[in-house]
Amino acid sequence: MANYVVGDLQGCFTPLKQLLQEVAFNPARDHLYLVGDIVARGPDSLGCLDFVFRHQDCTTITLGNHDLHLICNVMLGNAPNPKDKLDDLYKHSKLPEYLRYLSSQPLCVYLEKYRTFISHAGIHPEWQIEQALSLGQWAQQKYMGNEASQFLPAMYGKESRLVLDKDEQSRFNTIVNVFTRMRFLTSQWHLDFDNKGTLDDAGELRPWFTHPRFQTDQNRYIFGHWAALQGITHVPNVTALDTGCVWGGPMTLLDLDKNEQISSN
Ligand SMILES: [Mn+2]
Repeated sequence: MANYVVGDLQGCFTPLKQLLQEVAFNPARDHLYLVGDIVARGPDSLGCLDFVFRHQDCTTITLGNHDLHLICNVMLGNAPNPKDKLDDLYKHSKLPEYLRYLSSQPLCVYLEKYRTFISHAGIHPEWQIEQALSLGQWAQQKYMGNEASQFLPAMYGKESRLVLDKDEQSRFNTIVNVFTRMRFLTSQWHLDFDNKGTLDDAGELRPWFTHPRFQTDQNRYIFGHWAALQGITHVPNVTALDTGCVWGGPMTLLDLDKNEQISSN
């Protein structure tokens, strides 16, 4: 039994198929972890979502910002943004089933066997793994249940501080922002929502994974979301898997047992 983690799909289905073929992925035996952003911008979001739906017994997704946005947008009856290239998905008869499945997926997971934490954007340096998992589960209860129509439409916003104890919506937004939108943090370790650049573009800001905590942390952290990093963090136990497939780069797959990465053409 092998365990694989693959970076952001964003509607790029062909490279995913290529990678899985290359490692001879066996749905009956292996498990696939996807770091989120299954859909949007790429050519075949429908293909990607249909694939994960059909392979749900051997797949776990840690949801990304595009995944939550899709769930919310459909819930509100909004038309898709043309640049997301989701028209065929929105018209598909199985869309409600796909979204019910997507909503059942977590924001983060921890794999004891590999001492590895996976989420779409990362983990806040002030959150230990146990706390992060419990916050992720709390938010998941909100977006997978009856309260989704209350919490999801109000999730957009740019509160840079971590607000966990004020009210439920602020708590939800903080958790969603950390796990699905975070890149740079301020000198106070507050969230920045505007800079999507490279490590050289940081200025006064710093990537979340440059916090000293990660220098001595015995766990491994795997995330996607930040294509501009091109897979480079300079922190040995922090692995960036979004290598910008949708922007013309490769898609990256990590074999957790061999600790080997392979990239699509
Ligand atoms: Mn993302």
